[in-house]
Amino acid sequence: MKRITPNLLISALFISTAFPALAETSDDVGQLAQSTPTTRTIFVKMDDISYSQKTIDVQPGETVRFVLKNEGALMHEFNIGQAATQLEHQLEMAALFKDGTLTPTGMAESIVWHERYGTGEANPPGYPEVIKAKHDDPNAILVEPGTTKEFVWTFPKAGSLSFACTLPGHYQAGMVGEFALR
Ligand SMILES: [Cu+2]
Repeated sequence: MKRITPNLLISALFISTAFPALAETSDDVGQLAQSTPTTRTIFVKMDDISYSQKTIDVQPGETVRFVLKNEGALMHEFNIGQAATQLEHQLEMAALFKDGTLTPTGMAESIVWHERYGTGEANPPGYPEVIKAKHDDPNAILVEPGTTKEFVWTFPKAGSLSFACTLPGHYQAGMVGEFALR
């Protein structure tokens, strides 16, 4: 008989409540934007485990279209933000890996069993819920191996911003770079 464990319940609650709070669209980091014919495109290649650039020059207030190509065998992230927030985001990513909704190569599903209340020793004893990773932060995108994704971002007028991959171990391996706003 499969029963839901407290650990699974905690991680399910964590996923459903933790991520919306992380949305970053303030003046500090900039915001998601629409591409226009004049939008400048910057190509960034991702590999295991690095970006093709260590520094990316952007003008204050500029809107940039990023084309992100993952040539590695692992999934990578392009996360625009302040260093402190990106460090926090690493904890959330680690939790998604722990519950199995993110794997080193992509998104997955995990099944959580819920108790069925008020039915005594009914068979089946519970009902399954399929849980998918929720990674919908406006300031970040996941790029699966062998794929290319686009991301259009309007930068703030000033500030200190980084681009980083917050998948477990990647940031520590040096998968982080600086935006030079000038
Ligand atoms: Cu990475």
